[in-house]
Formats: sequence, structure tokens, C-alpha cells
Amino acid sequence: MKRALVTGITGQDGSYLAEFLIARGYEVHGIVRRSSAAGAQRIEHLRRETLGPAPRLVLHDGDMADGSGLARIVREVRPAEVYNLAAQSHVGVSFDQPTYTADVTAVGALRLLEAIRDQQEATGEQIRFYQASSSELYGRVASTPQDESTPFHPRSPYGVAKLYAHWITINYRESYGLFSCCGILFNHESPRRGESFVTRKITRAATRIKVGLQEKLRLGNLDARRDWGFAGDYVEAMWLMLQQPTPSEYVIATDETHSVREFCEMAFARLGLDYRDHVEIDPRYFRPAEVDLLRGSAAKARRELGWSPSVNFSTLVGMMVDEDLQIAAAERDHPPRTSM
Ligand code: NAP
Ligand code: F7E
Repeated sequence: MKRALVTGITGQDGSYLAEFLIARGYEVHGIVRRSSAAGAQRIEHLRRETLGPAPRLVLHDGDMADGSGLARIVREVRPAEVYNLAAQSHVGVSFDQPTYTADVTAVGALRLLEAIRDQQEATGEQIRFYQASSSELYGRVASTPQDESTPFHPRSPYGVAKLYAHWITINYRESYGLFSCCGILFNHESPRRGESFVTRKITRAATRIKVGLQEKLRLGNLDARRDWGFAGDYVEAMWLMLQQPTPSEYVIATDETHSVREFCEMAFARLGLDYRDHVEIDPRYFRPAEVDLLRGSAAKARRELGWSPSVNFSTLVGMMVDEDLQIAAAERDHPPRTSM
């Protein structure tokens, strides 16, 4: 049985990737950071389903800020594949926490690569490595659509940290022969998306407004344009990259671009509402530097990996609104109780 190690397994992508790998017969090991509250809701169902004498999902306490802990986990697990999805992944937050973002998102990737390099040298067993690079690398875009040859110009501490992680991943390939790949993934969303990212913030608020739990939604820049795909499609591309004969970089995107305003319009309209009656602009959500336009060309991934997205923009919006409507209705009917 193939063994994979996934950092960031409790996140949106980590949960879809763990499901995908378990369905393909992998034993999946995940790194979870310590929290005062139970924080693994997105993978709770997998934990329950894979319990038994030889569990298919094994969780390890660890943190991207702790290199010795990462090295110990890599030694114990002896993975054939490592997927580095852990990051301080919120662009807006990265302006308030730039040093922390650099430590976890940039240097964290280096700590993991060092652990892999040492383990590979000690055992002679190849470890394939996936780095979660981002369309935020393009930032102020030089041309549209963006592909693997478009120059990078990141516009946030997050983007700059991801740029370091991207290049150190390539450097370890060129310097030490590591099989290391970077997926330059454009925005991807799902009903499991964190609630502070704009798509989920919109679908949560629109559905809560629909059932009478809230009246207004405060947003920042409605004119920013993104290439939004479905996270479930994108984790397959991560795995495909590690199954190739040679490591490389791949853009994963839908080749469609829509504004935040269009996302609002479609999400509210699905509920029979007009977003203009509910959305207010709050300058607190403006960023010191913005990424205005992203649209990716996944032609290389299509050609070499045989990958293409299965969910388009309107289906994605519908899927998120429909799931959040159920959550909002349950909240209305069974308000959460607060304990003393
Ligand atoms: P996410 O939902 O924010 O998940 C991030 C994961 O990283 C969570 O499991 C989080 O743990 C973990 N993490 C954060 N800090 C950590 C630390 N110090 N040590 C260990 N783990 C830590 O992000 P996502 O949307 O799934 O994205 C996955 C990866 O792809 C990230 O690296 C992100 O930057 C990158 N990416 C995302 C997109 C996108 O559109 N979603 C696009 C391109 C690239 P907790 O659960 O404890 O917070
Ligand atoms: O913002 C605008 C905001 O935070 C999208 C991460 O997964 O994708 C994500 O980064 C746009 C921006 O995602 C609000 O200014 C307006 O232009 O949902 P977001 P992001 O910054 O694109 C990339 C590819 C990653 O790699 C990241 O990890 O929406 N916007 N009003 C707002 N954004 C937020 N969050 N909240 C607002 O109220």
C-alpha cells in the first residue's frame, strides 16, 4: 500500500485530497497542528470511516514552524509522496501577519524539503513532493491568460512567501535531484471553503439573509476578477503531477474569469434576492495592494496530465449556495447553544 503524507490535511484541499487518496488505496498520514478546540471537522467523516486495526488515515501532531518535528514525522511515516498544503493561506491576513506568514508559508516548505532530503539520503528511497503554489505569484499580471511562462509579480506578503516556497521547491530539484513539483493553482472553492474567503463569505451571508438570520453583507473590492474552480477537481491534478515520469510546474485553472460582483449577483439571484439590496462596501476589507485580474490557461495540464475541470462557475456557485442554505436553515431552526 502506498503511503502519502499530507500537511494542511484539516484544510479545504487537505480534506478532498485525503478522500481522493484513500479511495485510490493509499494509507494517508496527515499533520495536524495543536489547537485548544477540536479542529478537524473537515476530515471527521474520514476518521470515522477508516477506523479499524489498520487505519487508512493516521494523524500526527506537528507544525510547519517546527522543523525537528517535521523531520521526525517524515522518518516515522516513510512516505512515498508528500503533499505540502499547509500555509497561512489568507492573503488579507498576510498583510497583518507578514512575519508569521513568511515563517509558515515560505520557510515551512523549506523545513519540509530539508526533512525529505535527509530522509531520502539516509534510506535511498525516493520521496515525491508536491508544493501548493498559487496564482497569487502572478499578482500584477504581465499578460492574460497566465500560464507557466508568465512572469511573477506577487502583491502581498502571502504571494511573496509562496514565491519563496515555489523557487526553493525547484531549487531542491535542481540541486539534489528531488522529484518535486509545483502546482500553480488558481482560486478553487467548495462548500468546505473557509468562511473568510470571499466566495464562502458571500454564500454564507446570502443564505443567512434568505432565512432571516442576517440583513447585510459587508465586502471590500467587488471589481477584482478571479478564475474560480472546484477544489474537488483540483486535488486530482496534484496527484497526477506526482505520477508523471518527470517533475514539473503546472497551471491548474478553468480559463474563465468573473468579478466578485458577478459572484454576488449569481449567488443572491439563486435565492431570489438582489445583491444590491444587501451588500455594503466596507473599506476595512480593501487590501494595501490588490490583484485585479486572474485567468489561467491549464493547456499544459490538459496536454500532459490529461486534466480538465469538471465544474464551471455557475455550477460552483449553485453547489455552494445550496449547501449553505441547508446550514442556514438548520441554524435558524436549531440555534447553537452557548455554554457558560
Ligand atoms: P486552508 O483551508 O486555509 O488550509 C490550510 C491548512 O494549513 C489547514 O489545514 C491549516 O490548519 C494548515 N496550517 C496553517 N498553519 C499551519 C502551521 N503552522 N502548521 C501546520 N499546519 C498549518 O487552505 P486551502 O484552501 O485548503 O489551500 C491549501 C494550500 O493551497 C495552501 O497552501 C494554500 O495557500 C494553497 N492554495 C490555495 C488555493 C485556493 O484557492 N484554495 C489556491 C492556490 C494555492 P488548521 O486547520 O489548523 O488551520
Ligand atoms: O479574495 C476580494 C479580495 O480572500 C478574492 C486564497 O485561497 O486564492 C485565495 O486568495 C478577492 C480579492 O481569495 C472581500 O480583495 C472583496 O480580490 O477569497 P479571497 P484570494 O485573495 O484570491 C489564492 C489563489 C490563494 O492562493 C489564497 O491562498 O475578493 N474581496 N471583499 C474580499 N475578499 C475577502 N476575503 N473578504 C471580503 O470581504
